[in-house]
Parts: sequence; structure tokens; C-alpha cells
Amino acid sequence: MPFTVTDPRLNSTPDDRDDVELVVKPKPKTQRPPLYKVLLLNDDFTPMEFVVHVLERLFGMTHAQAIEIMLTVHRKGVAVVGVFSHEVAETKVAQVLELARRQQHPLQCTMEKE
Ligand code: TYC
Repeated sequence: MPFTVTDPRLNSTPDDRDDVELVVKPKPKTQRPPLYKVLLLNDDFTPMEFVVHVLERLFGMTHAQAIEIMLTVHRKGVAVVGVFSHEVAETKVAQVLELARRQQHPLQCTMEKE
């Protein structure tokens, strides 16, 4: 005697089976604050030693790191010198511009959202 299939799951497509687990990534409740790159720009007048001094003093670089980054700016026109919160990036830019202004160097520094 032939038997009848009564369980509907045995006669369904994968989409409507009730044994399929849905894995939903929970939306993070805390958003990370945006980060900002601080950029140093090249010019023809600021002395290399002054830029190296600024990078050591304000960005905690070793002398070797500072020379490397200064030369990157000199050759390429711009380099990222650090990534910070909005407030810290603003402070770093202001400090660079103030040191340059005091020595009458045209060194430019700016920030950009990452
Ligand atoms: N180009 C400058 C020079 O030849 C050096 C320099 C490097 C200036 C980096 C600015 O951000 C700078 N004296």
C-alpha cells in the first residue's frame, strides 16, 4: 500500500523551511568617533631641520622617523603625520601653524576626515 507524505517540510523549497537559522549581526550601539588625518604640506622655503624639529616635538617621532616623513613631504608634496580625534587633530594643526608663524616659516598643515 502506498503511503502519503504529510510533513510539508519534506515537500518545500529551502527558503520556507522552519529549520533555517537566521544569523543577524546586531547593530553596534556605540558608534566610533570619526578620525582625522593630519597632513603636512611641502613648500620651497621652510628649512628641512625645522620640519624635522616639528615632527619630533609635536608628533613624538624619533629623529630617523622625522627625517623620513619630512623627505616624503619634500618629494611628494604631502604626507600624513598622524591620525587623531577631531579635537586632538585640531590642536596639532594649530600647534604646527603657531611654531611656523613664530619663526616666520610658511609651513602649512591641515586635517582631513579619514
Ligand atoms: N621643501 C623644503 C626645502 O627644500 C623642505 C620642506 C619639507 C618644507 C617638508 C615643508 O612640510 C615640508 N627646504
